[in-house]
Amino acid sequence: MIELTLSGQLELYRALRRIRILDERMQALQRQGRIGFYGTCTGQEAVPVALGFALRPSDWVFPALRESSLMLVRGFPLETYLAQVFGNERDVLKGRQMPSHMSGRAVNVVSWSSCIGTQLTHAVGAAWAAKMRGDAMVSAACLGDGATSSADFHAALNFAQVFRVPCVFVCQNNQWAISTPASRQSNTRTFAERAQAYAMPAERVDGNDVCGLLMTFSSAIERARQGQGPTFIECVTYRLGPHSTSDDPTLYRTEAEVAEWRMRDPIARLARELEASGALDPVLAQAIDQALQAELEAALTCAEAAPPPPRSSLFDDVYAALPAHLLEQRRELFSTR
Ligand SMILES: Cc1ncc(C[n+]2csc(CCOP(=O)(O)OP(=O)(O)O)c2C)c(N)n1
Repeated sequence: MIELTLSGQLELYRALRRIRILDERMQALQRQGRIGFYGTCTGQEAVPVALGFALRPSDWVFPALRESSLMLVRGFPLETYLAQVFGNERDVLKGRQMPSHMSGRAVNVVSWSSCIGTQLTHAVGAAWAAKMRGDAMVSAACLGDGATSSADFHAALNFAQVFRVPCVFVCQNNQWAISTPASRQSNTRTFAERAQAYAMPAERVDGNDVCGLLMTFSSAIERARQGQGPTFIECVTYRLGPHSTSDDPTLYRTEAEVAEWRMRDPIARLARELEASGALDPVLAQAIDQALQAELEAALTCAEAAPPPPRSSLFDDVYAALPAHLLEQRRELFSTR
């Protein structure tokens, strides 16, 4: 785990700014028609950053839409990350996933589905396997408040607690599931209570406090690693941007509500703390942003210039041995007629 020294906190600040700058640019690229779809995590960056730093590289992550950037925290190359958004030949997923649905074997971040909640049972299954094998791995199951209403949520939590699997559930309560407010999602006072119904230790914490999250995640991960079973952590935060580039949040929430949460921006908050302790000033903040912008420009130039995956890759990976009808289709695709 990263030390919460001033230099450690500066590293967290840099990781948060990296995601904010990336998301702003991706949102703009979508509006320019240069990419098809994107889901920003603006206002929620503290969770993927803290979780990325709290886990060991050998731990496994089962993300949802707001945690993709955790891959970058784990060292996944930015250019390869962007390759997924463009679906180009450098995309490790070979252009087969929707943009913004990244994953990477190299950083133990598992492929995920748009269908809400499905990753939770996978995370529990992986944790159960680790327990049976005596492997020290912990799995992180990421979800939003809306996912707590899925059938998979209940199956996953029940199984995880009964079998005491090494899984940490990280729920980002960002107040909205597209246009459904948290108040219409559950009649419980908190989402953490839903985990308590399965007798699972659960906490509700400030999701905009990156240092606090780091401590909370680290102790839950340690508990899981020591064989003491799962923990559910509700991180209270706010989605400052749209649900995705396909959404217009002005149709269902007020600007006053957004403005109120903007005051609790996790990055501005850490910046204020670092400024108060003399570790950050406007000159350093600008230098950090400039370096991040330059890194992004270089990665973007490569990602946008790369060609699409070769047509032959269409037939890769699904079957160990291609069945006859696909062999025929492949022959047809490459026939010169
Ligand atoms: C099973 C299922 N139902 C509905 C949808 C449509 N849908 C996509 S995202 C979303 C909201 C998810 O909200 P939440 O879990 O709170 O995560 P957030 O997007 O706010 O991070 C919904 C309802 C879906 N993808 N899958």
